[in-house]
Order: sequence, then structure tokens, then C-alpha cells
Amino acid sequence: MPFTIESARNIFSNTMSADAVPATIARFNQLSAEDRLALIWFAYLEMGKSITVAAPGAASMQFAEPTLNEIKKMSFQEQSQVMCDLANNADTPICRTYATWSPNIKLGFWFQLGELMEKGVVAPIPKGYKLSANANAVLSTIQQLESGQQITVLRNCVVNMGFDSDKLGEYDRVSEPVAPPKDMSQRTEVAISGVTNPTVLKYMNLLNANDFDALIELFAPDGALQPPFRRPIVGKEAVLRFFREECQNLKLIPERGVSEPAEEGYTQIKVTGNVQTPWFGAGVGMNIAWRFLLNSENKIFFVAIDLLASPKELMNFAR
Ligand code: 45D
Repeated sequence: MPFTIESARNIFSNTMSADAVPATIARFNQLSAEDRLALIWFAYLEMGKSITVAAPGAASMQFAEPTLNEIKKMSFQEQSQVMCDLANNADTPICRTYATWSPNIKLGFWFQLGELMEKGVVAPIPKGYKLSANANAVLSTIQQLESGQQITVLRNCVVNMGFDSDKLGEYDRVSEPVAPPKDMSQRTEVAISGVTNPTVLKYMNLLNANDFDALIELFAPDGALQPPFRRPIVGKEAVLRFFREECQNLKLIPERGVSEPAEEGYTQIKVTGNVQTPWFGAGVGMNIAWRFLLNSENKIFFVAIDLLASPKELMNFAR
């Protein structure tokens, strides 16, 4: 075999991803729990002035509801403690429940909690809370990021809260129900300047249609998908689970790309364009690169999805 997953990760190695995102998260993680919560609050308020987050659907909120109800019954002090526990990855019953949730359930939980804090039903961040100097510096870094990078930082902070799911042992994962794929009459087709490879075009169209069962058949059995700032997810079963848990209702708008032969009948294809998340719709466009490595049967051996450092990167097709 000419490629391994590790070597495949280096195709189109000139691609500049948004390093500011992991760098900012690393600095954020050094702050106290109080500072982290207040910082997210201020960042979220600030962002809310220019972009609007869509309320999660009822189907996804039902899973967080028992926990939210439990929190509503608590005193302000207990509520603040729960939030600190989540930020501190503490080992508490609520932090363990949180750890079983998919990213969208976690985001929906905080979305609701944010509304309750705003209404004063749940302990708000104290008026006049003074961030430490370091926290202020991290906040101003976040404010200077482009909106796609800002929401990625926030999403990451939310995903990393709660008890460490690796320490849970065996547990039932909790995620939104998977809706049926889009009806054929509702589907759209992308056009990618410079790319006609049918596997790549189908990948975009099937993901846009939420047709994960057909999408997964484009992958080689040992194929892998690497989401932004994450390790590759390897094997069809794990990739399909990822699609079902984390990829409903994305909008992929690929624009251009290059395709070229690689060793032993493999083909490497880089595509750049825009992606929208259902949380923000057209309000936030993320600049994205897809780096595909297809095997000689035109199956996906590897695809990396990168959040790009800047719009300039949309034009970078250097190897
Ligand atoms: O702590 O081709 C308060 C893949 C204060 C699939 C709060 C993909 C206290 C394959 C404000 C209450 C998925 C990889 C907190 C493509 C506090 C593929 C609340 C890429 C936490 C293209 C904060 C998809 C809140 C991509 C409510 C790149 C924050 C998708 C809410 C990216 C934040 C999606 C939200 C992103 C963030 C979504 C809703 C980055 C959502 C981000």
C-alpha cells in the first residue's frame, strides 16, 4: 500500500489552517473556571451583536431538559457551582451526563442556559465581573478572529467541558435523532471549478442531502476522515457514526479545486470553498479546504477538512 493514514495527512501540506483557533483555546484553558465562564459570556454577547444563533430544535433539546430542570431548581450558588464543575471537567453526576452528549446537545444545553441566565432564572455572570488581565487578552484575541474561527473556538470550549468521556467506561452516547435524508426532489448539485471527479462531487451532494448511508459507501473500508483540529476518524463504522452524530444539515458550498495523480493509481484532490452550520446558517461562512486522497477504485482513503487561516487560502493550491 503506497499510503498510510499518517502519510495521507500530509497531502497538500502547504494548506494553512487557522492555527489561531487551537492557540486561543490553549490560552483559554490556562484561565480560572470563573474567568473562562465570564469570558465565554462576554464573547457570546459580543458576537450576538453581529451574528444570530438559531434556537436548537425541540427534538434535540429533549435530552438536555431533565438536567436543565434540575439546575433550575437549584439556588444561584449551586447553579454557579454546576457551571464551574463543567468548566473544570469535574467528576459529578451532571458532568458525567454532559459527557455522554453529542456536541449539538452540549451546545443546545448552553444555549438554553444562556437564555435562562439572561432572564435571571439561572445565576448570571455577576454584573461588573472583572476579567483577569490574561482573560482580557484572550477575549480581545477572540474578538479579532473572523466569525468562522470565533464560533469554532466557542464550540470547542463547549465540547471540552464536563467529565472526560474517555474515563466513563461503557456508556450510551446521546445524540439527536437522525432525520431521513432529503427527498430526491429537494436535492441540489454542486459544481466545482477544476474538479469533475464523481466521488468528490457525490461526497458534497450526499452530505448536503444528509444521505449518510449512501455517503459512507464512497469510503474505502479502512478509509478515514479528519475533521478540523482533530485526529482522523478511521474506518467506515466510526466515520458513519460521526456523520450521524455531528453532520446533519450542514451546507457545503465548494468552489474550486485541483486534481492530480498520486502514487500507484491514487488521486489527490484539493477543494476549497465555504461551509455553513445549521447553528448560524448563511450568517457565518467558514472558509474550508477538503484534501481528498482517493484509491485506485476511486474510493475515499482519506479526507481532511481544514478550517483555513484566511480567505486568501481559498486560492492556495500549492503542493
Ligand atoms: O460557559 O465535509 C454562555 C465535517 C456563558 C464533516 C455559554 C465538516 C457561559 C465533513 C454564553 C451561556 C463536520 C468535518 C457558555 C465538513 C458558558 C465535511 C454558551 C465541517 C458555554 C465540511 C455558549 C463542518 C454558547 C464544520 C451557547 C466546519 C455557544 C462545522 C454556542 C462547524 C456556540 C461548525 C455555537 C461550528 C457554535 C459550529 C452554537 C464551528 C457552533 C459552531
